[in-house]
Amino acid sequence: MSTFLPKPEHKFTFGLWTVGSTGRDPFGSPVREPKTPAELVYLLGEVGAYGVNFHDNDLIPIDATFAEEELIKKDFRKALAETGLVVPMATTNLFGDPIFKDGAFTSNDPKVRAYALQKTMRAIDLGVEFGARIYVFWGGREGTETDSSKNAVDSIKRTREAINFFCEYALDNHYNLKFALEAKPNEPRGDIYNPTTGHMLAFIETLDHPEMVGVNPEVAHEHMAGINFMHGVAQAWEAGKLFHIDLNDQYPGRYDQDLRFGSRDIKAAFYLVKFLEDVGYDAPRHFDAHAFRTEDYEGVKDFARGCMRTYLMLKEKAQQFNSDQEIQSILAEINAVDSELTPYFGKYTKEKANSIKEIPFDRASIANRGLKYEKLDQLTINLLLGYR
Ligand code: GLT
Ligand code: MN
Ligand code: MN
Repeated sequence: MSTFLPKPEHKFTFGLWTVGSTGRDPFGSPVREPKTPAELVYLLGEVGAYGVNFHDNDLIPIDATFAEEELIKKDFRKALAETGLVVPMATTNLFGDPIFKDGAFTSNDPKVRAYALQKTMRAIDLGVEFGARIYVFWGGREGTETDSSKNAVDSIKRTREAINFFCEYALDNHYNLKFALEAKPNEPRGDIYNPTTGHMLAFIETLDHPEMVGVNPEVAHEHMAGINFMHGVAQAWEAGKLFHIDLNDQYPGRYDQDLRFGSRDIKAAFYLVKFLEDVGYDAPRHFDAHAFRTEDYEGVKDFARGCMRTYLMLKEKAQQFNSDQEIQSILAEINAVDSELTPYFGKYTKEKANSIKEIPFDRASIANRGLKYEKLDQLTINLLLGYR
């Protein structure tokens, strides 16, 4: 039996904004004293995380002086060295400051769009300085409350222009950096452009350097829209675009909850972990979630440990699923190969098309076959609940 202890090879990471959340919400003030970035690194070191991510302003407050900035960086660097944590990913806060109230890259105001370019280039420099290889774009304010305000096509074009600009910026500076676009359907805006991972995947193909850009899907963001998260992740993976992942949980139809990974929909979390492990996903596993507002920092550690432990427990369950003889024999039966039909599949030829047209199918007998999915699903439940 595994001890489920996190190890560096699991690549478990947390954003400074996750364990650093002070519990402020739209209805209430903070419930925890803020911690410095260095203190948060020590906290993450204590719970066994591999890495830490940041927005420019999680590390350096937006109004910091040069001297303040240097001091924060020094303490942060020391904490990284002492804990062994790395910084695999960085991002820009393009949503918190009032200047971004109508978006950053999609703002109607050229001054705001230019400031967003400036802020992002500086944030990219900062991320690269700390070793980040993945740079995330989450356009929290890139949307509308009223569609009389912005042209949706212009907004897509403006976003494209900005991402193209940053790809060239990274190339020009010889940065070893890839970009990952993170979709969300709404909140904080009424509606956000490119609302799902699928939209992002289509958008990426229209860029000047699609090879530099992938996605950062987040469980909660797709669950908010009622979408099967694993299916979107699989599509991204199959397209070679799963550069990063944000793990958390969320009840559909509610406000943005950012729950501890696997705490709401264990079955969905299981299929996700099984997918990531089966295909050999090797990028960071980032927990983009928050501890309940009821917690002190001991509770925050419980939350962080819980995210990682649940992932590892589900990973063990996935191995159990893969080696369960009854489950595997049902799967083998479902996926049985019919060698007589094999020649008909694959690439089109005229002969193939003509011969497929001639096959006599006994629709009723094919349709009569039971597929044993009830049994399979219950075996999965038995396994997840520990009765197998
Ligand atoms: C914010 C958001 C997350 C994004 C972060 C990156 S910030 O917390 O809810 O989903 O990944 O900008
Ligand atoms: Mn996220
Ligand atoms: Mn989120």
